[in-house]
Amino acid sequence: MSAKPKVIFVLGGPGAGKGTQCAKLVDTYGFKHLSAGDLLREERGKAGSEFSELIEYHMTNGTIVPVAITCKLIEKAMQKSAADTFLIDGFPRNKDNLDGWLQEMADKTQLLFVLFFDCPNDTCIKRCLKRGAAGSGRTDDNLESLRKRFVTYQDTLSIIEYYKKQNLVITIDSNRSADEVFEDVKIAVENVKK
Ligand code: UP5
Ligand code: MG
Repeated sequence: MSAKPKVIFVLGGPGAGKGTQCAKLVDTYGFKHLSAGDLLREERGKAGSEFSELIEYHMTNGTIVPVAITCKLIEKAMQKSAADTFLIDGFPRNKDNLDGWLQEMADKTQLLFVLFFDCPNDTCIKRCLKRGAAGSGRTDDNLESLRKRFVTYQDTLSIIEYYKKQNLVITIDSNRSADEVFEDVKIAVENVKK
């Protein structure tokens, strides 16, 4: 029987730098990056998807898509990849997500640790607004959606607490340049690999 796929959850506020740091981790360690948000945006864009409208509604309102949809997309993406370690970015974000993962995926995977990018809200907001102004095309890179995203983000803090109690959380200050942040990320990953 082959070993279970390994998982690293990557959490942090909207714009904390999850995607940016995951890209660097992919380049350095060859992990497979699965952004739950990207998977949902891809599903939303598929012609004929029965979930397009629901996903669009939740994204614009900064609320969370029901876990059955997100978890299935993650599972399918994992099955399509030959990688042995997956960065799951932006998931689980709330209790519904966590319950769904524990029920469907926890036994099929090995959770290595949780990377938590800690960043003040005002920095996160500036980054997302800058990205929106530069033409990201994201329907949630505007102040109204961002305010809602930060309200919803409060629920993610309780998920981080849940994993902290299991000593699985590595907290990284991401209010610095992306390269400085990554120096600490590398140290964290190397320590776990020892
Ligand atoms: N940037 C990054 N790092 C920087 C640094 N150190 N210094 C200066 N600039 C930096 O970065 C954001 C921007 O900041 C970029 O322009 C970057 O260049 C710059 P990024 O790396 O993209 O940050 P990230 O944390 O990934 O921000 P993102 O906006 O993707 O975070 P969200 O968590 O809000 O977005 P996500 O795509 O995960 O989710 C979007 C929505 O999808 C949610 O609100 C929700 O409605 C839905 N969703 C679900 O329902 N369920 C899920 O499981 C996941 C998402
Ligand atoms: Mg992202």
